[in-house]
Amino acid sequence: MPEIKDILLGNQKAGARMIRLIENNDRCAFDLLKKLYPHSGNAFIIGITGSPGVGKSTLIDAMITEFRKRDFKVAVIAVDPTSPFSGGAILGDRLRMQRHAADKKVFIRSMASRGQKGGLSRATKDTAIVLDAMGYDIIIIETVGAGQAEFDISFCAHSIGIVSIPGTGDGIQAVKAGILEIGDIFIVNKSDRPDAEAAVLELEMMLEMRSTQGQISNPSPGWTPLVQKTIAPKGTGIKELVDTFLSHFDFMKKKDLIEPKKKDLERLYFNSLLKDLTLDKLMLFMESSEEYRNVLQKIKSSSMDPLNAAEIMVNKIIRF
Ligand SMILES: Nc1nc2c(ncn2[C@@H]2O[C@H](COP(=O)(O)OP(=O)(O)OP(=O)(O)O)[C@@H](O)[C@H]2O)c(=O)[nH]1
Ligand SMILES: [Mg+2]
Repeated sequence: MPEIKDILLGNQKAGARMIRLIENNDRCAFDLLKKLYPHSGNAFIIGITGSPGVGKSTLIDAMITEFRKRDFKVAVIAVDPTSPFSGGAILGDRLRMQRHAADKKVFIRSMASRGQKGGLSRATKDTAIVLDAMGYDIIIIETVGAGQAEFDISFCAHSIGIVSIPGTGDGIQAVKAGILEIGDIFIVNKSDRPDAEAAVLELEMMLEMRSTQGQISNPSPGWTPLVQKTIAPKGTGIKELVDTFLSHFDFMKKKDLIEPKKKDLERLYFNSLLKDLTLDKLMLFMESSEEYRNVLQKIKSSSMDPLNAAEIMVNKIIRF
């Protein structure tokens, strides 16, 4: 069991142990999190999202380098909803960011979906709280796609970067998928490829519509979203990208947007906790009831099917 004081001192072994408890749905995790929570709330949390293979991990690797140059402590959570592996090792991401492994002020974790109670959003949020309490200034969350049922990045991040690449018509796709509505910063990576300029213009045009027509909501009112070209493996455009994220954070602070944003994220977190805790308690209560044993017996003897059994059980216990 990790010691709270070690986590608060930023000890990476203690942090990793704590995150493993979260991943394994260990009962101790909740109590430890309660102790860590008052020490969180200082980190700037950045979400990086986009289609598979657009270069998110390479981009984050370059961003880590840039943030380290400025002496920020950086943590990364790579969320992979499709991965069947749990326990926090996704080789590709690890290798891509491997060169930071020796840096004690960098911490990289992967999260897979299997076994997480309350889904990936909850486990990622819990992990972000741990990293925040460990004293990381910047937490970057990498996720494939956005707004999907499995994982919604806007549940965790203060600032969201949407990554696309030239020549794929991603811009149009983004509008369709509602991605334009959640992005604060738009990144056209792989701009060593042809048509990078066209991709930038297309995005800028759509963002212009977002700001003038007001049909598409803007996550940070008053903020003009920027489109940044990057070539991640070469580090091109990364300095500017990091500047943009930091100025978005400054903007939110100056316009008093950061506190309402944090409160909103807290409300979402509270709702998801409420759901998980209610379900836990209710299940415990049901499983210990006479009725539950009766119904199970009926299923066993084939005198009742599971569908009817579940319905009868719930209707008996919850009456409103
Ligand atoms: N030409 C070019 N290739 C790039 C660029 N950025 C990344 N790549 C390459 O694109 C491939 C995918 O990069 P990743 O960083 O793994 O992409 P990702 O979005 O994290 O991928 P998933 O996590 O699988 O969704 C790798 O082979 C990178 O070397 C770029 O700016 N230009
Ligand atoms: Mg990746």
